Amino acid sequence: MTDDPAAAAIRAQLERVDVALKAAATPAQAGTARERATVAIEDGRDLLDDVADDALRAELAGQLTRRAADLDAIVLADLLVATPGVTRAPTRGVDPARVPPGQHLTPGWPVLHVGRVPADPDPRRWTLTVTGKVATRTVLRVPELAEVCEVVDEVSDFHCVTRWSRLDNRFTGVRLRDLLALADPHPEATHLLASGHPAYSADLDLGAVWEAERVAAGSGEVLVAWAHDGAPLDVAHGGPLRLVVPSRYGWKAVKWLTEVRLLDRDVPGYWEERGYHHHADPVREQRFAAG
Ligand SMILES: Nc1nc2c(c(=O)[nH]1)N[C@H]1C(S)=C(S)[C@@H](COP(=O)(O)O)O[C@H]1N2
Ligand SMILES: [Mo]
Repeated sequence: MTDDPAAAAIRAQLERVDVALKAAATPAQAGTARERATVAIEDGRDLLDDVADDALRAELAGQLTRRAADLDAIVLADLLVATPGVTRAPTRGVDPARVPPGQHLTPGWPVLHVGRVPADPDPRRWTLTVTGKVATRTVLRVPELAEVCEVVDEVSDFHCVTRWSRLDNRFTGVRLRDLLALADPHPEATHLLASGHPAYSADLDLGAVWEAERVAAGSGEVLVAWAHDGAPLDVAHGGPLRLVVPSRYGWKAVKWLTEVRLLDRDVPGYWEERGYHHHADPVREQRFAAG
């Protein structure tokens, strides 16, 4: 039990989410109820930083994430976007070692996500918040990212757990490790939870981000990217801002990225909650959690 006012306010938001999620089961109310649930989850997340006790904050963060997952499960059935382009492409001339086990190459670039694409997001006003176990909570608009971190172009391969892969994607953005350095992570930070519109999230161990482990694994940089093949990232592909995580399956590459929260433990995101693997290395075919 707690007197923490921020925790109490988050619990009130959690109750609002639960009421809205129940209403969302009624077709006539579904649209507005989902909106209410989304807003209440976002408001709850905004309050997390004000919860003084670490364990309590983590517990409430987990509860918010579970509600976000419930919300996404509700929208999944009717809003799962069709995935044109998921047919086999010729692999002739492609080094088979670059195609992980169980994957095939796709022509084009499928669009895959749960929930709605944000309506006409403004890149100048879209913000990314780096928070949690950091000394300096950092909020940056997309154009500001290029002012505070080195801008890099990185070519990497993309592997979706639904078995399509797309090689040689050139993303432009900033290195996540540079951004984290600005926020100055606490030594106990071991994981992050990346959140994206409308209520999506993915967890990542920080090993995926730091250079030494990444280089040892032979994988590309984790980027916060705003352009692909030299053009601004399509909204459908996560524009104005998405995560790119070459060493992991595609579900870790959060589109419409709004928050990176450093944690001292692994808090499962949307698909990790649903039995997908936490580490998610495509080369080792870590699709599903054991058991
Ligand atoms: N916000 C958000 N990001 C997301 C998802 C999602 O549902 N919501 N799906 C993930 C999955 S499973 C994949 S494979 C990639 C697909 O990216 P693409 O649509 O650009 O191909 O986005 C990832 N990022
Ligand atoms: Mo995916």
